[in-house]
Amino acid sequence: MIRSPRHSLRRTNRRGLSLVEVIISTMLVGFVLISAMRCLAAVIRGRTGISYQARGPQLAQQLMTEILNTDYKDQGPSPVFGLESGESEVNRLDFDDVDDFNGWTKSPPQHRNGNPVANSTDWQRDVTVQWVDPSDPSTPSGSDQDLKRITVTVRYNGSVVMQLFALCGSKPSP
Ligand SMILES: [Ca+2]
Repeated sequence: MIRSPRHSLRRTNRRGLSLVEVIISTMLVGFVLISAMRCLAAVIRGRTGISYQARGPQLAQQLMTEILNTDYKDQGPSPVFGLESGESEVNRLDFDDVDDFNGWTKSPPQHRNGNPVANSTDWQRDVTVQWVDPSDPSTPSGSDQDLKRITVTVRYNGSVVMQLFALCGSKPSP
């Protein structure tokens, strides 16, 4: 059978993509995919950064608020600096005055009842409480002058990301 040139041309137009076209198309799809993955990675990095920046202050403020809601000094008959006799350091349920928190450190951070704070595996909170000089609260004092400085330090993977300071004074006698 003899085919006309027109018939032959029609068959040529029906062919699929050439090998070169397939390669170029594949490369283009690859470039687009790589660009999309880079954009996605940047978005994920951005979200992680935001949550990381918000997390440190949140953990510090939560613990500082808890500390400042306790008494300046233990109300029991024999108050000491630190935990009084019979107070447990297993969790913070027995902590009823500011200096009970001195030396408290936990990683991951815990709620008052000892349950770990969710999604905080790499975080740590430390507390330091000191008597300070009322005329210069940055200077530690060897004795109680009715003013304590509280420092809450928050670390992420061992690096300090947040320090919160507060002063707590004894309430004047009525
Ligand atoms: Ca106490």
